[in-house]
Amino acid sequence: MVDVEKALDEAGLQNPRVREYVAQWAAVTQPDRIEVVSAADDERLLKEAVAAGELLPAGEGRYYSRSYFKDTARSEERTVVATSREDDKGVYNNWKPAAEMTELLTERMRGASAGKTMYVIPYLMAPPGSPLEAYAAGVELTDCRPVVLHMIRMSRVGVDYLNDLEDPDSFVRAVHVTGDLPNLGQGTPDDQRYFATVADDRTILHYGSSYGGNALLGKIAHGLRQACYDGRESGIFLAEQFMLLGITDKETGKRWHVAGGFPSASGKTNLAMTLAPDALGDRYRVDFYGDDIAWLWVGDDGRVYAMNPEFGVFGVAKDTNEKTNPTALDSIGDGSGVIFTNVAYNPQTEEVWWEGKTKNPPEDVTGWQDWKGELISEREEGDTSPWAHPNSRFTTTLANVPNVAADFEDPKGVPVDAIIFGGRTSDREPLVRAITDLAEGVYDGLTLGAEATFAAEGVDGQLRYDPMSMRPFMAYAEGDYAAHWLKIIGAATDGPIFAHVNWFQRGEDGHFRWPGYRDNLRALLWLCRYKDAEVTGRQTPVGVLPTKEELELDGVEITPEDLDIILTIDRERWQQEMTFREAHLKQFDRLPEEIWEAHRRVSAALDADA
Ligand code: OXD
Ligand code: MN
Repeated sequence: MVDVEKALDEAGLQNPRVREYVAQWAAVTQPDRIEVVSAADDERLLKEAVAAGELLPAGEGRYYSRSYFKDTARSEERTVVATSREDDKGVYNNWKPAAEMTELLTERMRGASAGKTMYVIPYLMAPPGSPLEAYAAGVELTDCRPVVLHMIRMSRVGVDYLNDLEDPDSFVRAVHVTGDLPNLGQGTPDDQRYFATVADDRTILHYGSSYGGNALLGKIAHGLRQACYDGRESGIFLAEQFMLLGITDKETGKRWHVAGGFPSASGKTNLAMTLAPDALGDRYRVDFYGDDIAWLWVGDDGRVYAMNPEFGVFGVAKDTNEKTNPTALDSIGDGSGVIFTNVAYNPQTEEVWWEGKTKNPPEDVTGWQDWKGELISEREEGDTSPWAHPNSRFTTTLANVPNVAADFEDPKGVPVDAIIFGGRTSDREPLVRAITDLAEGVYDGLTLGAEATFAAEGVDGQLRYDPMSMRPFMAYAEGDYAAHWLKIIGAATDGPIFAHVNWFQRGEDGHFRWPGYRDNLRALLWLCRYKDAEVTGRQTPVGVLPTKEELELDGVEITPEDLDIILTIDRERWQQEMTFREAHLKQFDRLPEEIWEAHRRVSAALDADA
C-alpha cells in the first residue's frame, strides 16, 4: 500500500475532507505511488512526459501527443448523469440511479491503477474570489500524466485552492482511471467505459479513456455537467457551453459583452477569438474571455454577469488557419507550452499539421506521420484519409491568446448585454434576429440545432436539436432546465437581449451567402446597438432583423441578392420548422407554460404574416 498520508503531508494538503477522499479512492484504485501536483510542477512533469515518450517535442516549448486510436472523442453514449432522484431523467442526459453507477464504477476502478502513479490535482474552476467560488473547487485523481499537464493548462491548479475552502467539504470529487485501453471494447456491445457524473453526490467517476474530453474532469464534467446541476440546486446560477467576448467602441468608449451557445461545428471557437474586420479595426476592439464555458448569475445591480471558469482552451485544430482564427494560431506558437493531440507530426522537423492549416499538406512528405503515427510516405496510392484526426486538438492557456481581455481574471465577471444562439443552417435562419422577450429567448435556445452533417446523424433538412448547445451536458430534465433559466434571467432588472445568429446560409450552388469569420462581428455590433436603442431594425414574426442601412457593411464582399436573402424571413420554411419544433418540445416533461406560449405566439405571428 502506498503511504497516502506521507504524500499529502509532503505537499501540504491539509484539508481533512480532501485527505479522506484521496485515501478512500487510493484504496480502491491501488496505485503504486501518489503525487500531489500544482501548476509549479509543469516544467518537471513536461520533462518526465517527454522522457517517457508520452509527449514528443513539437518545436520550442510545444508538445505533441497521440491518444489511443479508439479513444479520440467524447463518447456521448457512455456518458451518464446519475442522481438519486428519477425526476432528473431528461430526454438527452442518459440518467441512471446514483447508487447503481457508483457501485459499477467502483468495481471497474478497483485495482485498475496498479503499477501507476495516482496524481492528485487540486483545482479551481473560477477566477479566485468569484462569487461562485464555492462551486468551483475540485480534486481530480488521475493515473495519467498527460491529463495532469492538460489540467494545468485548463484550470487553476494548486493545494491552496483546497486548503482555504470556507466549507472544507465543498469540493467536487473527480476520479479518473484510464483502464486498459486496448481491451475496453470501445464502440462494441461489450464497451467497458463509463463516464458518470454523480451529480447529487458531487462526484465524477470516469473510467476507460485518456482523451481530453473524457479525462479533463474540471472541464466538461465539472465545469458543465456538475455546475449545471449545482446551479439549479443552489438556485443562483447557470452553467452553459457558451463562448464569451467583449466589444469596445473606441470612438465612444462603449463596451458590450456577448455570451452564446453554438452546437459543435458551428464556429463557436472562431467567433470567441475573433478580431474586428480590417475595415472596422480602427474603431472596434474585440476581447476574448472564453471559447467554451460560461457561468452566469445576477449581480447586486440587477445585471446578468458571466465568467469563464476555465484557464485555457482545448480547441479543435481542424481548419484553424490565418483566415478562420489568427488569434488561435498566435496562441500556440513557440514557448506557449501548447500540447497538440492527434494532429499529424513530423519527428524529424518537429512540425505539426492538420487539415485546413494550409490549403494543401506539406509537399515533401519525408518524415511526416498521420495521427496514428503511420508514415504518409508509405500510404497506398489513392489513400486520401486525413493526416490529422478530425477531432485533433490544441491545448493552450487563455493568457497565450493575444486578444485575451485585460480583466479576464477579474472575479467580478462581466455584465452580459446579449445572449446569442447560432447553429449551422443553410436556409431559413437570417444573419441575426433579435429577441427582446425572455421566454422567447429561452424558447429560441431550446430549439437551437444544427443541420445533420451526414445521413446517419439525422433526416435531411431537419435540425439535430441541441438545446442551448447543452444536449450532452444538461444534468437534469429539460423542462426544469427551462424553468431555471426563466427564474435566473428573470430575476435581472436589467437583463440581456437575446438573438439568433447564422453565418451559414448557402445559395443553390452551395456558396455561402455571408462571408463569415471576422465579418460576423458586424451582426453583433448591430445587436448591441439595437439593445441600446440606437437602431430600430425591422420587426418580423421571429424577431427583429437589421435593415441593410443599419448593418455596418464597409468592406464586406456580398452580392445585393445574398444580402437581401440573409435579411429576410422565408415564412413557409419557418412554418415547416414550427411543426418540427412542436414535436421536439413535446418530449420534455414539465416544460413551463411560458415556453409553450412563446411557441404559440411565434406560430400565430407567422400565420398572420401570410
Ligand atoms: C467539447 C469540447 O467536446 O469543448 O465540446 O471539447
Ligand atoms: Mn465544448
